[in-house]
Amino acid sequence: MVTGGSHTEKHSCYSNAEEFVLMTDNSSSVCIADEDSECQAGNESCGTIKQNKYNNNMYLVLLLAAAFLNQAYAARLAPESAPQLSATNFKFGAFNRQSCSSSSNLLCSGAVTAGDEFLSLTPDPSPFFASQDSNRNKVGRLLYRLPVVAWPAFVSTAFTFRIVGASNSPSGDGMTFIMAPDNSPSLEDSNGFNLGIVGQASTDVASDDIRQLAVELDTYKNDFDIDGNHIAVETTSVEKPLIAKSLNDSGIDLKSGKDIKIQIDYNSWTKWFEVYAAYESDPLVKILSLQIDIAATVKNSMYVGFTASTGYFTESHQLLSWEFKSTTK
Ligand SMILES: [Ca+2]
Repeated sequence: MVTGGSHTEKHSCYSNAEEFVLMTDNSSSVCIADEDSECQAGNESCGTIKQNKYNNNMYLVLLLAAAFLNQAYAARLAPESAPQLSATNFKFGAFNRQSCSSSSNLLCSGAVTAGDEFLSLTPDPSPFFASQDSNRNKVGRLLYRLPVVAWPAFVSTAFTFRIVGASNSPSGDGMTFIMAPDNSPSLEDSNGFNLGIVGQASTDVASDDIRQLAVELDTYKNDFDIDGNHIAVETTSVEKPLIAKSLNDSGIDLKSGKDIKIQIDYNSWTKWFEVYAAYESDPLVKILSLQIDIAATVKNSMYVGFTASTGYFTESHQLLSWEFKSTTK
């Protein structure tokens, strides 16, 4: 090949990987690699370049080895960060009687049972008030088996549920979508108004160590609640939500027995956190939005799922479908 006043000659500078071309003109010769224009020899020998390439390769190998060892060491020091998580995307269009089996991607604990087409987070109430004892003060927690990236991420989850109250009596207490720091069951004393997210003893203590976030669907008005039909966002206390919004203006009745869909979206960069709701056949309506510093609230790796509870009054909490997506940049 002739280019201007120069010409190239192919030489087998090296016997292995790269093929080099010796480019010669009247003033200088340049030894270049096909894919490496910075490999210039000038008057240097190709052997020097080869050595430089060899040194660079060795440096790269050492860097990779150091990175691997560092990662392995970090994993030993901090086992909770060992799983290398990436974007997560799963969908349960429906559930069945195998949904809580050991081969399932779901962890069912407490009162959760798998039925045909849905999961019951708490037992269905008895039609006879006098027979409610076995359904009172129940707590159920259902989690996706693997942790997900909570931040930095765009997270969007949508689920459909149905709550049926006991006939001829008040009913409660409600359910939550929860981001939990571990895959433990709900505490036994988190029944009733605590909705399976905190134990009674945790309510009044400094609970900054409880790194969790919950969106509650509250069906029973306690003294501290705005009403018995609201959505709230909480971390460590059901009594002091970050925000609470009644559903009465939306026309949605949580315990209507109808299928209701909820969508929760957040963006950990902009910190906007939004909750939408509607009856299954209606278009979603935004119920609330607020800014939450997710990175300051929960760990970057979290378990996600649902909790529900009953107190003296009972009701069913049936999960019909669930999809979740965590997208990292
Ligand atoms: Ca309540």
